Order: sequence, then structure tokens, then C-alpha cells
Amino acid sequence: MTTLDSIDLDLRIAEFKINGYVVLEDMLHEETIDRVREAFLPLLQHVKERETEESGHEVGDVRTGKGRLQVTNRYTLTIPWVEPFADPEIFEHPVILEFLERYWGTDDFVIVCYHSNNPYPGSEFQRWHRDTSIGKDIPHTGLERTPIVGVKFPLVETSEENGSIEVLPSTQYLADPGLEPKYDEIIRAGRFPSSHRLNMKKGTMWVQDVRTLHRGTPNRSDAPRPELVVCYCRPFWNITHVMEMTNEFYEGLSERGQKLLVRREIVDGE
Ligand SMILES: O=C(O)CCC(=O)C(=O)O
Ligand SMILES: [Fe+2]
Repeated sequence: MTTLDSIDLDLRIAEFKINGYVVLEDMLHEETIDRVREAFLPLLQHVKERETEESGHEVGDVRTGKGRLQVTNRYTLTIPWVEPFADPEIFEHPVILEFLERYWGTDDFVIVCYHSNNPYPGSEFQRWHRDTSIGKDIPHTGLERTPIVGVKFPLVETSEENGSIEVLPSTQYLADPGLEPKYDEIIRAGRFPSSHRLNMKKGTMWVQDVRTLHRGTPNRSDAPRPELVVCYCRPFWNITHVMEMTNEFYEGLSERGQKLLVRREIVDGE
């Protein structure tokens, strides 16, 4: 397993700064992933059966399946802050926390989402996109560091067959607002030989600069390709996806966990 002693974190951070993403292998135990997948698939199935129309917003009870059909055979789900999903091995991963502390130069960051992307068999290419409107909101300025990252981990091995994500490295600093609405057309028509599929084995975590261009790809296998994401951001970034948890869960967290999840919403356990 990857530990703080075995990883060259400064090199990984340099990769992240240069490529706009970094892939870290052997971060989670296979049993942890399998436990999460087993609990997750029924939620995904539930959303798939219920959500037959494409929708802009997720609905449903987070414990039984809060999600939406985003586009053809592609679902997004919010992850509940309960066992086995809410595992400190995942969201308090020492390598991830140290990575982010060194990247941002502070430990004041917080968690603002636990979410998932799930291309099902029959899904298609997404448009090339960024997961942020920063290019429009702060035009002509390629910020040195992103204030928000997604830490992602697939629940299955990902491949060309089951719709591994495709990235266009080193696009995170793009700052021409004129290009923002046109990325998909330009990248499809032009030559971008560095575009790259992230084919990952189970246990891999990867950190995504939300500004880096990427797209989902067709899942041509016979099983879904779920991937979970925990979003971490600097405290001045005030967007939080709803994160409901019981007071009992929150009080049972480590001091670090409580600090990370300070933006929780407390709900009744029943
Ligand atoms: O997980 C994937 O295949 C890509 C999903 C994605 O980039 C998105 O929906 O924003
Ligand atoms: Fe995306």
C-alpha cells in the first residue's frame, strides 16, 4: 500500500501542477472498495429504475438513492455519510491530506461533497468540459492553484471498454473566455495528441483539478462503472453540496474529521 514513507509527494504534486491531475495507485484496500461497491450498487440500481428522464437535479432519499439521469445511461448519485461509504480510510486518507496540505500550504481546507459518476452500459461520450465556471467567472486569469479539487476513486477497474475517463492534460490554466463554450467542437475537430484515458485498477485514487478538460466515454461493457468523489476546498470557496449526517456520526469522528466536515447538515437518524 502507498504510505507517506513510500510516496514521493513533492514529485506527485509537481505532476498535479503540470498535468492538472495525478493518479495515485494502491491507496485503498481492495476489501474497502468491494464493501463500498456492494452497498452502492443497490442505490444506483434504485436510481436507474426510478429516473427514466434526464434531469438537472438529483432527487430521492440519500440513504436509498438520491440521484439523477444526467444524460443517456449516465447517472450521478450523492453518497450518504454512513457506513461503509463514510470511512475515514477514504476521506481522512493520510496521503491525500498531506498532499493537499503541501499543495495549498495550509490545513484549513474542508470537504464539500461526496458524490459519484456512473456511466452505465450504453452511455456515450460526454462533451469535453471543465467541472467549474472559473474560466468565465475569472476571465484572462490562469490561477496558479485551484481552490477546489475532486479526489476520485473507481469502485471497479476502469478500461477503454467500460468507459474510463479521458483527460486533456495541462489545460487547467486556460483562461480565454472565448474558448469556454467551444472546447468540445475544437477538441473534436483539432489535433490534441496528449488526450489520455485514465485506466485504473481498484484501490487507485486520483486528484482532479476541476479546471482540467475531460470527458466521460462510452461504457461498452455489461456492467456499470461507478466512481466516487470527495471534494476538498479552501474555506473561502463557499459552494457546498448537501452533506447530511447524524450528530452521532459527526461526534464520533476524529478531531481532524470534524474539522474537515464542519459544513455538514445534521439530520435525524430515523
Ligand atoms: O466519470 C466520468 O466518466 C466523467 C464524468 C464527468 O466528468 C462529469 O459528469 O462531469
Ligand atoms: Fe466532469
